[in-house]
Amino acid sequence: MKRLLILWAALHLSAVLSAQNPIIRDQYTADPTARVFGGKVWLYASHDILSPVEPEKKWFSMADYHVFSSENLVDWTDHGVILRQENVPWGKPDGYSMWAPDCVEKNGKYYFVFPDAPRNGRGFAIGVAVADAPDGPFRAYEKPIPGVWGIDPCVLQASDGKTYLYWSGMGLMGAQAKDDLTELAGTPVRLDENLPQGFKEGPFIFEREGHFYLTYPWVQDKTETLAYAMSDNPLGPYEFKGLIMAQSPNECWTNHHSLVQYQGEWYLFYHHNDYSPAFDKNRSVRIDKVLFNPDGTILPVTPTFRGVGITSARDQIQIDRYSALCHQNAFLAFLDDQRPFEGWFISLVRPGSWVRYDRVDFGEKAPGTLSVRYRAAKDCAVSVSAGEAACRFDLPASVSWKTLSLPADFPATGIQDLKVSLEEGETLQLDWLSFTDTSWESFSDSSTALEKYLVPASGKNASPDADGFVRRWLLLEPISKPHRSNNVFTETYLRELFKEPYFPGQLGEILPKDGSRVGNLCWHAFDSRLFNVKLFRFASNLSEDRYGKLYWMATVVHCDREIPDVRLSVGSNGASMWWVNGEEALLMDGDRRMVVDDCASERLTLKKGRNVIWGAVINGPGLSDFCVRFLDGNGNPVTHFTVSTK
Ligand code: FUB
Repeated sequence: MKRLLILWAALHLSAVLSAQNPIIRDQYTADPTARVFGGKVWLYASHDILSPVEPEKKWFSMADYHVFSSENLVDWTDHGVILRQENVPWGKPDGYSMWAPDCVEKNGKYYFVFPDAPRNGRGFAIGVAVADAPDGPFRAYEKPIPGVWGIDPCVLQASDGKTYLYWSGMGLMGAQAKDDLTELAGTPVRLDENLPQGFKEGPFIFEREGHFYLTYPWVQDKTETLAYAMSDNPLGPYEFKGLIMAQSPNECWTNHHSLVQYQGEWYLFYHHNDYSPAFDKNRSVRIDKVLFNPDGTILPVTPTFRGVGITSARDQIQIDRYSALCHQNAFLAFLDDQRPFEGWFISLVRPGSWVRYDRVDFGEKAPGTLSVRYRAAKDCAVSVSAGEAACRFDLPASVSWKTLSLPADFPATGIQDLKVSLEEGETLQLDWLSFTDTSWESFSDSSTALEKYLVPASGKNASPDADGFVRRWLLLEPISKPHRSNNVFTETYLRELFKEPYFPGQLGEILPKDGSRVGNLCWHAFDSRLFNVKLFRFASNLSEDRYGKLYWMATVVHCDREIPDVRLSVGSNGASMWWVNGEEALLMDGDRRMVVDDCASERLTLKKGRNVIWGAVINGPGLSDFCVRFLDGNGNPVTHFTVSTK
């Protein structure tokens, strides 16, 4: 995992990128404790999974902890696993009970505090693991903290210089503890006795401007709200003040949270079962802003999908993570119910339906083009507005997802709230919007207009062209590899380069979905208008930075019978490598021009059914393209198959 992270960082990608809620989008995360160490926010969370030992038992299951960090609350890096259940000397190695954790720093040591099921005995004990850095490696103490039985530890390093430990045991417990948390330094006291009934778990205590805040999940009606009480003393008595967040309308039974001050603002980290609506024990971490009244009381926080941070207008604006939605005639749905981490889309059902997405940064220069990924059974028209800027766009019907670039006479600059309203048509489904600087005149009049070369793949399987060239491809937006010369593309270099992991499922049988993302890059399914796929045009359409790129591509060749004795025949500008059904078929090194049938593989057999072809092309300066076909034993093109990107 570390290697993958380093590589992704080198590619200017973060392991997880997201500006909206949920913030972690490739695994379930819950019970977030956010701490600031070294100018970054570190997120210690539970890692929900489906129980591998008792899948039918619909209960919490957690085998390890990850930690995540961010400098802007928008881009989150996953530092990988910091502690596993097998590495807790006193814990059950197969207990799957690594519930809500916390972490604090003292004198350069990081103390990670966590509950776990003890090897001997029942229930939960609370243990500590120590490291020299916030992302570990953490080593667990031999024994849990004596006399502390329960879950959801929280540590307060108070302004009185003392360390306090809180947890959920026989009620809401608190005690002074030694700084290294090896043991308690005082007698535990119960803190919930004078609070309204309904405390369950998950206390989080913090200090602000002379007040101590005891915040906790509280069941008032059906599911957990987040409530709080205040005191002048870390161990109370605490006076109940009210709700920070109401219970969720769709019944995720738990909520669990922390509050943290970062760069002058306060944030609430909490969780919800966004990616798992049918099973509320698989949750995901969210963030929203918190405000305080002058008397120190907390203003209730409304949970949002939009979350925190500013989104660049030049990024893909995931409109489904909206700030506000017109609720009568608009709704949210998964792009693929089977793959929730792929995200959602918004449906604007009738004219008048709208969605609003706040805090989009248009920069100093108004954009020239708007790109929209959408689907609509009928022709539609939308209005898009941001501050004073407003524009109407026609979107032609498309039954499959389509990315369309449109001229945008849209004088928006600075940070604005973006609103999209359906003007004509019905059930317009929107995945994302993005603005670019390209002026439409230069975009459409010059030879860079993408539609001249590549159009979104649609309809049933495609056929190869009369000369056998495969024209339907899934292309990943280019990865920056700023080589100034093509001389470096030796066989050794290429093998190492293409061996690196760039995305999940690389060279696998299942292709990424059209529109799915790798960090901030997106996969696109295209049909090429030409026999050669113009990668250079693809890159130019995305940004002005079009040289020094690594491209990944894949397609599926469907055969209704086995086709033996064929060769994969490729021309590529520049160097490339190709795989058929997981096996290497061709490596083309050096500074290459795109020449039809430049290189052909050894003889191979296309199976009956699906044959998965992967390719990677890298180029320094110069144009990039490729053409691929299969030739039979006589050197004639093979054409009796179809092609899809699934
Ligand atoms: O994650 C397991 C448990 O669910 C936590 O310990 C509780 O606070 C609740 O969020």
